[in-house]
Amino acid sequence: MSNNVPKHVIQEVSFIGSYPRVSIAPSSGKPEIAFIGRSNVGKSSLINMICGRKKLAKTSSTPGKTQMINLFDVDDRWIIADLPGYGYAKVSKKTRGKWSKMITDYLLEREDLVTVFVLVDARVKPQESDLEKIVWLGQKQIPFGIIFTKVEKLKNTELGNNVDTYIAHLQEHFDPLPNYFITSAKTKTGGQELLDYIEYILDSVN
Ligand SMILES: Nc1nc2c(ncn2[C@@H]2O[C@H](COP(=O)(O)OP(=O)(O)OP(=O)(O)O)[C@@H](O)[C@H]2O)c(=O)[nH]1
Ligand SMILES: [Mg+2]
Repeated sequence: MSNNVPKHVIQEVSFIGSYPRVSIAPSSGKPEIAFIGRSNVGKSSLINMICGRKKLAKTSSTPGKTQMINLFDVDDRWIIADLPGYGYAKVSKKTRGKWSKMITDYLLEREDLVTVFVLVDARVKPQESDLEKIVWLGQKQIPFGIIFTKVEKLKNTELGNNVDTYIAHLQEHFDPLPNYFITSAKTKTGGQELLDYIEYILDSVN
């Protein structure tokens, strides 16, 4: 990026609330961006990273921490939605079903939603539950991007190989390919690129 372009930073974030169903989540009319992905992939940590706050969204080393739709107002301009994870085997089938419905209903019904980011763990091979979700988003024509997380755990060559494998899978379904981002909440990698892209999206919907 040219040095003349100001870097996008988030100034003020406030917690709006937690909602068990999209139907009761208040709408501000501001563009909303959601973060989804398997339990423990690092959704809440990534949100904290881009907001420059340590404990805005609650995180845990135990999967299944985020259990509702959590909304945050960003600079009185846009909204972040932190959602529960999907595919966590250790919660009951009933709870899994409830979270899954919460996410699906949110994605289908949320009128303010402008883009959803699907977070995938850069360390593991493409997971069926992620690929299914991604293909479904494409079918429903819901705009999305992919965020690889925890990349500091990998050597550059491993990361390159894993991303290439993922892209090869996506190429079977998408042309053009979805945008993707390489991030680590631990080393604060990739936040600027993500924020720049979010600004681009916000500009294009205004
Ligand atoms: N090494 C490493 N660990 C990370 C990174 N991001 C998150 N984690 C860890 O992964 C675990 C889960 O992080 P969360 O942000 O709570 O994950 P989540 O996707 O919000 O999980 P649920 O709310 O349970 O669905 C925590 O122990 C984090 O510290 C990262 O970039 N690198
Ligand atoms: Mg979470």
